[in-house]
Amino acid sequence: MNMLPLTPTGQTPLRVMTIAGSDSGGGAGIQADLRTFAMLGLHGCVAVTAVTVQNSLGVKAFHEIPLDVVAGQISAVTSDIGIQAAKTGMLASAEIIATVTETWRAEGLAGTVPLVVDPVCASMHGDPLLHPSALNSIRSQLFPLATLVTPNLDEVRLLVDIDVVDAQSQRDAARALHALGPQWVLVKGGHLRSSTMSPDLLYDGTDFYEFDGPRVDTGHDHGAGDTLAAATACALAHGYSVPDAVAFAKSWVTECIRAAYPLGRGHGPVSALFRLTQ
Ligand code: PXL
Repeated sequence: MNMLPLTPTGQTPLRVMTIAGSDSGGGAGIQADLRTFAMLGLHGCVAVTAVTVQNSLGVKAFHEIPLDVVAGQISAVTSDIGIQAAKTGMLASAEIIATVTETWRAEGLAGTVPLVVDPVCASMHGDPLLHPSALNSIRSQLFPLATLVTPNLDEVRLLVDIDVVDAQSQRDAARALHALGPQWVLVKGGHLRSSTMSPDLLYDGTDFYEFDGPRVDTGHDHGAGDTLAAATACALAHGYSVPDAVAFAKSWVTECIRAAYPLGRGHGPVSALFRLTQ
């Protein structure tokens, strides 16, 4: 696969921020994002929103980070280190979403720094990672700030009440999501279980772009959505167009899924570590 350009040793790489939750099992969330940032040669910065208590069998509990600490992390990083792109993952509550969006605007990042919004609602085991009362904040506050939103099919159902079962309903979902205000929508088809391909649909309000990667059959795909959004943010930091960034990220996550490994007694993570053996 084509890789992103690397920065010469000793020079400051591009910076990308993840605003997301910690996964104690190391498979998803901030830990997955930082692995992808590092393996693609970017400097990763972090605003932790919540700390989950989890292993390969599921999420046992989570603790939300105080609002001033969430805002403080974003301000401290962006006012000094500077970022060229960011992504959001688990945001846990309406209050945290309001804090993130207010800080994003207050720091002058809205409309200048590309923002990938992965609207994380639940873990792959179905454990909730977002209070149901916060869905409206995702729609009305977060989406309008997004360069790109990357919901999976469960999140599409929760956000716009559309069951994506085929190409037609995937287009309907993309239109409904775009009406909420993001510049671009990627409706991921990875969970369209009937299909042998993983058809993702990208939409900017005018044109549809299809990305038809192979569906890799694995029981170990924890962190796949996070990794796709993280790699997209890296490519956007490099100045890629959204369709080119999504195409790159899709090939990256496909390799990470091929490299997934078993961990614990449950679901193992996708792995960006394959890059070290190349
Ligand atoms: O993969 C979604 C996700 C994001 N962030 C955190 C998670 C998970 C899934 O479990 O734990 C912290």
